[in-house]
Amino acid sequence: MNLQNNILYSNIVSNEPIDTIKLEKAVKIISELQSDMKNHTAKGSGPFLAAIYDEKGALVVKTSNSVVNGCCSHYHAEINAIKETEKIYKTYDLSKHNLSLYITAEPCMMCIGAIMWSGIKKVFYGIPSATVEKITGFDEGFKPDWVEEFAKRGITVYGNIVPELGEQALKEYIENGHKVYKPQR
Ligand code: AZG
Ligand code: ZN
Repeated sequence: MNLQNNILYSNIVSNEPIDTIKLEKAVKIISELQSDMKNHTAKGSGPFLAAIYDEKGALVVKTSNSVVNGCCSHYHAEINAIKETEKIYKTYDLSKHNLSLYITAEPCMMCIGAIMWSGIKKVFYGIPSATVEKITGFDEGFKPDWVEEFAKRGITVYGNIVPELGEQALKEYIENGHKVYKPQR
């Protein structure tokens, strides 16, 4: 590992020994998703994107959060991605397809359940929930030890990937006056 990689990967969260090839691909995909964010939020989407790739590295779906424009509290980017993928493969169990899910932010408590039940095998996320909550005021829920729980179920996780790009994208969302959707409490 060279010096640049050491800096890039020093804060990575993972439940397996770090595989730099997987991580380099994830850096590229998540960076692209973060820079595509503006195109989606300008059309009314929430500030989260997800993409699912197959085991050969081909894109299966790319989705954004559609809670506000779809009038549904569970239309998170990950839920939309899993739903479209299951439709494409015509199955509720994606495990045999060995798929990878890339997300601009750490999954919330609802999406952790959805990922677990879908059979997705690998999860890569950008900005961590604590930073999402600090910048935006969204409530990502409570999810004790989810990364270790995923490891027990054979799901690999890599997180905190290029978090500065996620911070920038979410700050822009807030600065542009977009909605922080949540129930009244
Ligand atoms: C969210 N977090 C993620 N990861 N994805 C979404 O679609 C979200 N909506 N609110 N928090
Ligand atoms: Zn979610």
